[in-house]
Amino acid sequence: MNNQTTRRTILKGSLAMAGLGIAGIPEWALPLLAQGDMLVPFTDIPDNVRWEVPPDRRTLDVRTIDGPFTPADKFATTQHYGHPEVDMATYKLKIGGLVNTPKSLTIDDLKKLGSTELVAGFECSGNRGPLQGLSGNGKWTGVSLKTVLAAAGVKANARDIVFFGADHGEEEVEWRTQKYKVDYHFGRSLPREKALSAEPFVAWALNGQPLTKHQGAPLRLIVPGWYGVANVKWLSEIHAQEANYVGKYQSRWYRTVRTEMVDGEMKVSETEVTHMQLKSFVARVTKAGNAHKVLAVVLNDGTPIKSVEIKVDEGPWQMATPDAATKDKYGWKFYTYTWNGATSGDHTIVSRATDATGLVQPTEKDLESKKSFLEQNSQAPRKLKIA
Ligand SMILES: Nc1nc2c(c(=O)[nH]1)N[C@H]1C(S)=C(S)[C@@H](COP(=O)(O)O)O[C@H]1N2
Ligand SMILES: [Mo]
Repeated sequence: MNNQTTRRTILKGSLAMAGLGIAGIPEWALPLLAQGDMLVPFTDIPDNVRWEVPPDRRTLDVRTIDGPFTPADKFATTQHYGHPEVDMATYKLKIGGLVNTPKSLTIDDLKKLGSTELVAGFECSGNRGPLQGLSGNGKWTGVSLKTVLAAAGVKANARDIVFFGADHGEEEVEWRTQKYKVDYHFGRSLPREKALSAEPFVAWALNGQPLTKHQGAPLRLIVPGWYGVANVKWLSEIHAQEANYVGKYQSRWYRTVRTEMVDGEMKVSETEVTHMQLKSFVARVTKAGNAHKVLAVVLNDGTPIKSVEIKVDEGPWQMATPDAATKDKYGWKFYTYTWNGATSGDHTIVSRATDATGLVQPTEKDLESKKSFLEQNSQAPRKLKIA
């Protein structure tokens, strides 16, 4: 994006935001009335940031958010082995292992099982400040995973349900002193109870359009409230088994290491990356007349949000207002705050979310015992300059 386009896109975004309160009018239908709303520049964006890394990666510029649903061509995207070749004409989803009737289902077969919509946002577990751009929110069309699994009938002794993508690559698998080169498929699993619960979803469309290659065409898993890694793209096989699946991207890459002093002794804990930790971030600040408007975005595991507060420099925490257009349990939620009396110069602005259980988004210091970098949900101060 050159500066001109960036600014135009952003202005369009901030104008659309201004219209969210008008009853009955979808915000994307509002005309570009906005003269005057101006984006306040963040001064903490690294010079070398690459929003697009062709052919297959993209980071969302959160300043450009212009509605509750992230358009497919702006949706952040990433994966481990690039995009696989999937032949849409012969594509089938295989369901096997500990099932009563192994299945091989086309997209049309899946559509016959039902078709519903689900609003779910997610972020990559590696997402963090200052950009926070590995995040997005979608309206997905598909069928619940439990309906798909019921078509095959999961046997009583199946404890773990494994999901494989069509993507694969060469890996060196290490065991003690030995190393093997193997063709490795991307795989993730869900415990039986989670897989058969109401939420997990098998999606073939995003925002009303068939999934693109970036989003895993023709089919992906969506586990609402969980980090991105659970949402297996190019879903090609479901395997029910008794043993826990311990593949690379299940048990080795996506885990979090914490240390804790217990009675003067250092203890370590390692946990799998599963549901999203409570997070909010400041997406942008705009100048509207004499006031400044702050947009904050919240994402978590679906636990209701109690409040989002904003703090400017060393000032007090101030309540932000929830946006009526973003109320879905698993979707991201917008909060706005009007910042009056902003003085010219450099400022720091930060948001913090509190959920209905009283859990408060941690500070960076609170997360000191977290040694690995995934699940970075701390309050994330942004630096900006007012003209
Ligand atoms: N098949 C497959 N699915 C995958 C991955 C992958 O490498 N292969 N990466 C996961 C990770 S780490 C993330 S963050 C999300 C990204 O989904 P998106 O590209 O739609 O944003 O896909 C997940 N699903
Ligand atoms: Mo990820």
